[in-house]
Amino acid sequence: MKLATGLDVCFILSFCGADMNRKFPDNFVWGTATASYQVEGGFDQDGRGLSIWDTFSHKPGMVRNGQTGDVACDQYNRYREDIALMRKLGLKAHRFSISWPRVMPTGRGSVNPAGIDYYKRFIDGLLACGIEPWVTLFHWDLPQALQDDFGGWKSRETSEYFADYCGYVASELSGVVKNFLTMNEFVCFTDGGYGGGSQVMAPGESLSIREINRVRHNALVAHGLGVQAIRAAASGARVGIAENSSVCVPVMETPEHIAASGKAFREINAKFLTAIMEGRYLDCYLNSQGADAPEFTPDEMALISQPLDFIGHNIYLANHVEADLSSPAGYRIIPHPMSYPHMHAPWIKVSPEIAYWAPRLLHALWGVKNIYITENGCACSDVMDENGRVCDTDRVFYLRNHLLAASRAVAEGIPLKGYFCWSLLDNFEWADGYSYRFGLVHVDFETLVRTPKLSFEYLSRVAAANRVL
Ligand code: GBH
Repeated sequence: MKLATGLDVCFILSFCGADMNRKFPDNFVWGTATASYQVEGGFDQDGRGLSIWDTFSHKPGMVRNGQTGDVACDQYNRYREDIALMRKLGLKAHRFSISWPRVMPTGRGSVNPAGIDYYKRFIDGLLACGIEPWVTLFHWDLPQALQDDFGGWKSRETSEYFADYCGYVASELSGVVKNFLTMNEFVCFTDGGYGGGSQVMAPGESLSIREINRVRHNALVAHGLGVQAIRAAASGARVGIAENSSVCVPVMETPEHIAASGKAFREINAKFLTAIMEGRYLDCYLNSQGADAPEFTPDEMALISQPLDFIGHNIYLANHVEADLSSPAGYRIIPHPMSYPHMHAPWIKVSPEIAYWAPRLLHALWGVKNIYITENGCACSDVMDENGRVCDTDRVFYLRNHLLAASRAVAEGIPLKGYFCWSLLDNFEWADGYSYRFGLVHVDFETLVRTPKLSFEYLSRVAAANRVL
């Protein structure tokens, strides 16, 4: 037998790699994701009002190194360059958010025509490159005026103004934008913003449990009103959310642990996702809150749980769950041991199985028919080498393993329809400022020069091949 030459070996290996399980369906949506305050900058340009993140980031001690989103990636002024990058990347979708105070400076009443005009130009630029815009209405940059005048999400007025804002944006973008998402990650802007815990987000308040429950409920009601307003203003558009409920992964795939993770997923996420999916707050949640439980009416619960066209789920880390017959709940979340591997941000514990289990649980528990991973990505150290390259093999590793898990979901017939990578660019990572880089594209925050990383090439090739590489 002849020994294989180098090329023969390549040939043989490429054959062995042709594993159907790594393939995605033809219409699978590949995209990138960003959010307004994290990339736009231009905080005082062309009539934009202030948001709670402008105020918060300027308050000493709130953001690491005193950094702000005043400039961020300056996408407001450099969006053409970023669209050109997306065209080069070749993904056919881009999820981004609208800055509420850019289009409505005080959050209500009069609009800022230059604001909506910016988004129209941005969207036209995307569409001209064959990139479908996916528009998030709220990714945390609440107009400061609504915080000042009504206490932000503490009051129902904010929910109602949110609906007006959604209706305005949807009517302006009707026919052009086919996919809207009301909210990004309820727990971050409610508990994170008003709960005074370790995850401090704007406005940085520290309320009582009772008040936080009202904030949570107001946010859900806002979502429901927003869905109605979008549907009324943009007929034919699809409406969903981008939620980050805690993903529960069975510690091992045996029937009892799988059942426990389903129960855990439903119960742990009773405050938001389960309420949206089922139209009620589970007794376990209400009982755990006692006298502090949120007040609600049946009409509100119906509003909150209107059917959605799709469920978007952001995925970063897992709760590993085991069946535990000794606890009343029947399950236990296993704490991460000290040595559990994580990426450059310590909270990003590597658990690629979430890209399988999040879709599987959404489908199994509630029969969700259109599931999208609306964010997945990681922070890496991303050092530029002497040749000016960022060889982020760790991000490639992270993405590949999540995509393998996603392809397993697809292979098993779970209706996972798309994947959006967080993020296109390194950007303002909220309270962590610019210290964590999540981009497929490196941004030098002194010069604002953009440099695609190795992971950019990787995802580009994956999307083109429509299979995990
Ligand atoms: C998503 O949030 C957001 O949608 C996006 O804007 C963000 O840039 C992206 O993920 C990456 O973070 O330091 O232990 O207190 C994820 C929610 C909220 C998770 C803050 C990390 C801090 C954890 N993030 N949290 S810790």
